[in-house]
Amino acid sequence: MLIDVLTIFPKSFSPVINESILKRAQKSGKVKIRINDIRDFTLDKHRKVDDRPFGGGPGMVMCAQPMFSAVQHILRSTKHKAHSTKRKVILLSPQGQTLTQKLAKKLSGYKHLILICGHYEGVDERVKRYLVDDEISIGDYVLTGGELPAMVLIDSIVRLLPGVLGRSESLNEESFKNRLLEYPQYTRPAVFKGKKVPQVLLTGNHKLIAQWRKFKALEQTKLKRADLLKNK
Ligand code: 9D3
Repeated sequence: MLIDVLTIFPKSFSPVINESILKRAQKSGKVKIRINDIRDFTLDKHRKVDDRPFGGGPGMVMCAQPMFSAVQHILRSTKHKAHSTKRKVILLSPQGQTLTQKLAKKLSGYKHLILICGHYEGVDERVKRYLVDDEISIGDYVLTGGELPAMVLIDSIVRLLPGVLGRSESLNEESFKNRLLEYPQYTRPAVFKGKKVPQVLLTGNHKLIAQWRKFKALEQTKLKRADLLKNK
């Protein structure tokens, strides 16, 4: 998979995409992540990416031209035919559909994703109408820009690509929907600051342990996320 990001804060991505699983996924060639600076596609000498809204009002609006030019440049520079077959241009936006595990799974089937990070009061509507296929939000709270949401989206997608997670990491990869919260886990020592690990886990009775875990998973879910039990 090829992921292109359009941002005015290119440096902010590097600590996230160059660590751990995302780094490993890029090294093994399962994904290529390219960070594109929107400012590089401005035409004026001040490299201005935003302007005042027509009709007045507070704040600034991100201009259409640099975003159109950047996407055009990316499409021209992407020689591999395979990428053009399953490609999507996504704007990270508070007005988008909320990211879910189901959506991450669907997007993991694409060959080329172009992620645009918005800022300020918003982006010129023509970007949304004529350049973007989909708008995605990561939840109902206000952030300062689309960069963190883009990183969240990338993380949720890349870990689903075949071979990215090791066997132990990928156990338990059923749909997040319809799932229970996890049962409580313990490791050594058996007594820490006088607090004991539940006795059942030390018995070696696998059937009893499985039963206890099932019960605890249900109990945790009922206590913390009763909404997940709706269709159960
Ligand atoms: C003035 C009204 N605001 C819309 C609710 C403007 C606005 C607020 C925050 C415009 C952009 C932003 C920056 N946030 C994002 O770009 C963003 C975001 C978010 O704030 N929360 C959850 N998901 C996302 S995805 C992109």
